[in-house]
Amino acid sequence: MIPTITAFERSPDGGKGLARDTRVRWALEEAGQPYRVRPVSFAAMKEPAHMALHPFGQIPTYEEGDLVLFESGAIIFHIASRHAGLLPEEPNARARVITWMFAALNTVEPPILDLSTARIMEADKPWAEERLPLVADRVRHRLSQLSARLGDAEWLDGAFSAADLTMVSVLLRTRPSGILNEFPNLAAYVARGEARPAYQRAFAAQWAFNTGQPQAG
Ligand code: GTB
Repeated sequence: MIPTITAFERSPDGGKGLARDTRVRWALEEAGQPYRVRPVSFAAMKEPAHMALHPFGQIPTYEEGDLVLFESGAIIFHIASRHAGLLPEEPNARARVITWMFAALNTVEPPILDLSTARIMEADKPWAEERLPLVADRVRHRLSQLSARLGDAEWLDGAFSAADLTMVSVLLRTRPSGILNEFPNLAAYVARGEARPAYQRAFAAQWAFNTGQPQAG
């Protein structure tokens, strides 16, 4: 059965791939699973039909027959559980990959989201100038810990897995701030993720979806 995911009708990032449908597209591409995308406007996200799929009125959602999922991490985990290649078979390795997925979403992503909020939504607040460096330093602190753990390794735990797909997706959001490049091993890690053919296909698909144009070059 071909699953259907939802995505912004027009992503506010204009196709930079930072909205969370991109990570789900990436997982589906890694899995070799064809999928359909249903565009949702900001208004439609808050209407009953979409709220029935997503209790918080957001994207992405995932529909596959009777199954309806929301939360990008849960969707990636579902895809990884049903297709080879994103989750190791060996139970301890599998548990470590799941741990890294939680770490990406619960420990690394929150300060990054705070920084995006501070830079974009709160930029006009009188206290923004004072707060921004504090929030940026929290991101630096977290990335310095991640950088130390990754060291020279190619991926977080052995072969590329759903852990890396999730972590790279989370780290991509630090690029506009310039902070990612302060950590050369993390910048190289993200570049390795982006170089994967499945990521390239996912990015190109969301680009075409958001711009109506094929990707240049
Ligand atoms: N925890 C949920 C998950 O992981 O799925 C969070 C889902 C979420 O935040 N969805 C956002 C959304 O639907 C889109 S991805 N927002 C609309 C709303 O809440 O009304 C967040 C996002 C939005 C825009 C950019 N951008 O333009 O760069 C990047 C990321």
